[in-house]
Amino acid sequence: MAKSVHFLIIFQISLLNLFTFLASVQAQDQFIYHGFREAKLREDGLTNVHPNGLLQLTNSSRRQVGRAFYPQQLKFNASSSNSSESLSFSTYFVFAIVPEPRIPNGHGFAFTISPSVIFPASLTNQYLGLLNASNNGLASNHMFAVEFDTLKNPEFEDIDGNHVGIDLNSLTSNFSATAAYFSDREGTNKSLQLMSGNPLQVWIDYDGVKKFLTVTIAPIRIPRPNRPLLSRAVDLSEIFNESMYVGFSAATGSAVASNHYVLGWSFNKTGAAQILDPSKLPQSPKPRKLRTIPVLEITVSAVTVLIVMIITVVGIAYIKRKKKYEEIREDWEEEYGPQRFFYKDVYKATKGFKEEELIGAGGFGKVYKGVLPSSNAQIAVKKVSHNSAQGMKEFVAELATMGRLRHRNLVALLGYCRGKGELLLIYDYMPNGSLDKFLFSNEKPYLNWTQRFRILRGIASALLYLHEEWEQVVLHRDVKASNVLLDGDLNGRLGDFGLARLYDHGANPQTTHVVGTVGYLAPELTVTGKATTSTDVFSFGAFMLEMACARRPMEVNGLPEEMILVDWVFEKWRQGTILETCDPKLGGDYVLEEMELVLKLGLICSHSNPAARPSMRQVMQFLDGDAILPDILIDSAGVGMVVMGSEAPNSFELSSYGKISVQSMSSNDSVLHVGR
Ligand SMILES: Nc1ncnc2c1ncn2[C@@H]1O[C@H](COP(=O)(O)OP(=O)(O)OP(=O)(O)O)[C@@H](O)[C@H]1O
Ligand SMILES: *[C@@H]1O[C@H](CO)[C@@H](O)[C@H](O)[C@H]1NC(C)=O
Ligand SMILES: *[C@@H]1O[C@H](CO)[C@@H](O)[C@H](O)[C@H]1NC(C)=O
Ligand SMILES: *[C@@H]1O[C@H](CO)[C@@H](O)[C@H](O)[C@H]1NC(C)=O
Ligand SMILES: *[C@@H]1O[C@H](CO)[C@@H](O)[C@H](O)[C@H]1NC(C)=O
Ligand SMILES: *[C@@H]1O[C@H](CO)[C@@H](O)[C@H](O)[C@H]1NC(C)=O
Ligand SMILES: *[C@@H]1O[C@H](CO)[C@@H](O)[C@H](O)[C@H]1NC(C)=O
Ligand SMILES: *[C@@H]1O[C@H](CO)[C@@H](O)[C@H](O)[C@H]1NC(C)=O
Ligand SMILES: *[C@H]1O[C@@H](CO)[C@H](O)[C@@H](O)[C@@H]1NC(C)=O
Repeated sequence: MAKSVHFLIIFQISLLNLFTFLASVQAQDQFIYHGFREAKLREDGLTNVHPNGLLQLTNSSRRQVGRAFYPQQLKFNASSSNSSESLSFSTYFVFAIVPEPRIPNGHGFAFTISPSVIFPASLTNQYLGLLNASNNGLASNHMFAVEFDTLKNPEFEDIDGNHVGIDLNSLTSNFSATAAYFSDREGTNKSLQLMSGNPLQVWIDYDGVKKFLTVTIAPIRIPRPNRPLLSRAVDLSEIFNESMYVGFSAATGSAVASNHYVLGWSFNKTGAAQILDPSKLPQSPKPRKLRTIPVLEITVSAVTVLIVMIITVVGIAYIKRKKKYEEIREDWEEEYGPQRFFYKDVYKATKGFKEEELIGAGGFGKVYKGVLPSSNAQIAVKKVSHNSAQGMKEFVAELATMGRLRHRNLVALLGYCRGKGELLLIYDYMPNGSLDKFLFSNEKPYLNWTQRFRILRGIASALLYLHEEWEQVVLHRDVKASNVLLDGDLNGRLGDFGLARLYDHGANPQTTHVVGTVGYLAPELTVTGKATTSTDVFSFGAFMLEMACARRPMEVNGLPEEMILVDWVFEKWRQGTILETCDPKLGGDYVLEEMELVLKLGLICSHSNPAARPSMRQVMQFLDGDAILPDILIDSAGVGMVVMGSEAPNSFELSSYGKISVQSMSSNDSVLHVGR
């Protein structure tokens, strides 16, 4: 019984051995895998087999290993003459290292023959999951590896980051070469990128008798190159134990990682390993377009930057625009609504105060032409720089009043608006510009007497309107040829009324000079500084003489006796040759009575004594012929005397014209003093 049991046990063991033996005979000297779905490899770490049979050793997980080994040991017996037990082997496999976008690639993988599939305390990174720092290089490792290294590790004396090396017990390769293949057709070496993502074929053949190793690589579908990449005499008898595992090991680093794939594998100890049929191999994933992704990212970031820049620029432009359009509007201005313009409209009307729109510059500031976008009305915009808000309220109140002044011989003040540090006055546009250009420059056509007389009467009626016909007395303060503008029909229009008041309201607090223009200033004005209707009349007198003689009230460059117009005219009148003073360009083509009237009335208005000057109403009556100009008498001392007739509303008292010149001179001095 015991015997039979013993036999049974022996039999069972033998049977078991037989099965194991049979299995090993079939399995242990060769195998071939087109994909690994059925392979049942010994997997370790990240390794997994995809449903399509693709063997993935690692993915982009950091500091990981992935290993896959043929499950059974193979026999490597240096003493055996049986080829299936000898040291010789041949293997062929197809792999792909697919880079992971945005992750630097590494570390590579190794075809490995080792006595064990357990690699205790082995390291990731450059150790490829095979060894560690303390056992690296030890003969006891019995490790053979062909490394496909995609990162240059100086500590292992790597030649570069794209090489194939033979590692014996160590990760410091005994010899290595940059990945390349010999093109039989072209007869040259062609470089290869191990981690291009493209499948590569590998042939590793060891002849145990000749102790010679060759490693050949090539892109897939290319016949095995005649010349291997590596070929060297290597004695593996000390490396291989009798039983060894064959397989692959890969690792990722702390910052680098690649997807390491094996598509198919054949191994043969009795002959050359079979080449795999590429069509039967699983597809490795295409690298996610490495180049387009950064391109996309660059494009996206560039576009983002561009958008941000555009937004910034637009924002700045908007702010600038807002600043440009920024208007000052205070509560007290509410009641002046109708006269209040929007700065934006005025800005647009003048095309942003463009230089081309500039039509002139006067004492108060630049004047721009413009067209109101809303009504297409032509406007003239006077830009008065105003650096203090002081007095602005009063002045604007006055402007609003002036805005209501309407007379056909006044340039209508349409309104105003306030920007930063400036006041904008909006007037009707006068296409013919200012009168002085007609009188003193050759650029404008000459005005005949009829036109001049009509302008004089027009301006006189405008002044009368300001002085007496408006609900309150408005002083012009700066009557002169350059403030008379001509409309399309050459009608005279008095402009700039009341603007001189801006000075009174502290626009220019550092100067307290008399407002007005040299030559037009009544003598008493320089003494009292107080403008009256009479000072306006004085200016109008100077203007009348200017029109008749086409000479400026003060001609600094003229002959000494002709320097002051009123003195010269008076002198000529005293000599009884007053008509010699009239504009020679008229060529005598004028109405004698009118000319005389204008010259004499001009003299009378220029009287040094304000009380002796007529009012604008009287001036108007003289000009209209509704009143007869009184005779001007000359006394023996050469002093002009005005004797007003009884029909005259006021009587003029005797006065000296001679004084005028003296006082005019002194007034000039004082004015020049203050720099206007
Ligand atoms: N409403 C207007 N229409 C057309 N042109 C104008 C108008 N207002 C002014 N101008 C032009 O702008 C120029 C400057 O005008 P502005 O009244 O500022 O200066 P000015 O009269 O010469 O000097 P001041 O400021 O001392 O009176 C004028 O010579 C005239 O040609
Ligand atoms: C890598 O593979 C392992 C195991 O298959 C998985 O757990 C891990 O999430 C994967 N990592 C990445 C980054 O895909
Ligand atoms: C190796 O081969 C020799 C010669 O054939 C044999 O004697 C020896 O037992 C073999 N060793 C093993 C471990 O199989
Ligand atoms: C070689 O060894 C294998 C098993 O290892 C055996 O099946 C085969 O018969 C042997 N061949 C020779 C010629 O000895
Ligand atoms: C390999 O062989 C050596 C002696 O040749 C032995 O010491 C070692 O344990 C063997 N390794 C394994 C893993 O079997
Ligand atoms: C290296 O590995 C060996 C065995 O593989 C182990 O005995 C040793 O402790 C390891 N060394 C370190 C530093 O981890
Ligand atoms: C090709 O490469 C091999 C191995 O690196 C080298 O020995 C050989 O000289 C090279 N041949 C040519 C033509 O470059
Ligand atoms: C191994 O080599 C033999 C002899 O060349 C061949 O018949 C066989 O197909 C090969 N097997 C593999 C898996 O390569
Ligand atoms: C590689 O081969 C092994 C076994 O032959 C030696 O022990 C190592 O010294 C050798 N290493 C290098 C760098 O050549």
